[in-house]
Amino acid sequence: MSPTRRTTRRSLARRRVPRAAALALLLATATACANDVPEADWSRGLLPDHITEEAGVVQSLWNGAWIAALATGAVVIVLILWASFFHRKRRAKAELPPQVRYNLPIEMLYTLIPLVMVSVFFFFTARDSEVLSKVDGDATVKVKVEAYQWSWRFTTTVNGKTLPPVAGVPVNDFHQGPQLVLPTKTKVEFDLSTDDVIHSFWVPEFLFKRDVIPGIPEDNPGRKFQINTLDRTGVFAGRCAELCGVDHSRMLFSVKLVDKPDWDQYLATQQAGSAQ
Ligand SMILES: [Cu+2]
Repeated sequence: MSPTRRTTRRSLARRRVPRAAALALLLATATACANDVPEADWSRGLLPDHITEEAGVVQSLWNGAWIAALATGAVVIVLILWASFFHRKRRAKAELPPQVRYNLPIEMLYTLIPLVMVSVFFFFTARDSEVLSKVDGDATVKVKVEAYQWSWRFTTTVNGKTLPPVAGVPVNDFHQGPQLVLPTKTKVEFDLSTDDVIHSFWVPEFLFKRDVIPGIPEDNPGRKFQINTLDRTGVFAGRCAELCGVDHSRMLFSVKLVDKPDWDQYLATQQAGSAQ
């Protein structure tokens, strides 16, 4: 290596090391800032711990898809290694190995195996989509979600009685955004609407999000979805998952799951507030 090239390399390295360090620092601080990112666990395939029954369906679909993908990957890697170790070109033999193109059984196998795999994925995805998009219409708690640039308005109706709406403004911390209070172990129906641009209603712990599209009539089932909350109390971050304008990232809200006594107390204060 010539001395000039060595110097260039050294100066390149000298420039790259601080840059890499700066990038590492940026990544570390960026993760530290995001206080609304739920804890992901390897045992759940890096998904957050869910708070709805429906999310359990998503979790099993996710697990199954990963198991199938990893098993397929393992078989492919073993076949590649087997071929490269046991079917190497031998120096003594110059002629071509037996050629298998236009071999009908093998070609059929190449076509059928992927078809079967895609069909299996399709079957489970279609089956679970059906469950996730099912709306019974008999939920005691119904939430009208109105998305706008750049926050949310939640209007909750409990047994036919409508509570005062909760509306928000763009914020940097989800705790400051509008809060949707819901009871645990209850069926909740959502109706999503917007008047401006497309938003997307997303609570990571629901393991579900749905686009909120302007101009969809009220009777369209695509506007609605339902959840059955689990017995897990807490405050969970929600956000818009569709780039909708300058303050899209500040379109934060929270969902607070409360148990029966707290829910009754919440209803009492809300109803007293609306009666005034
Ligand atoms: Cu949005």
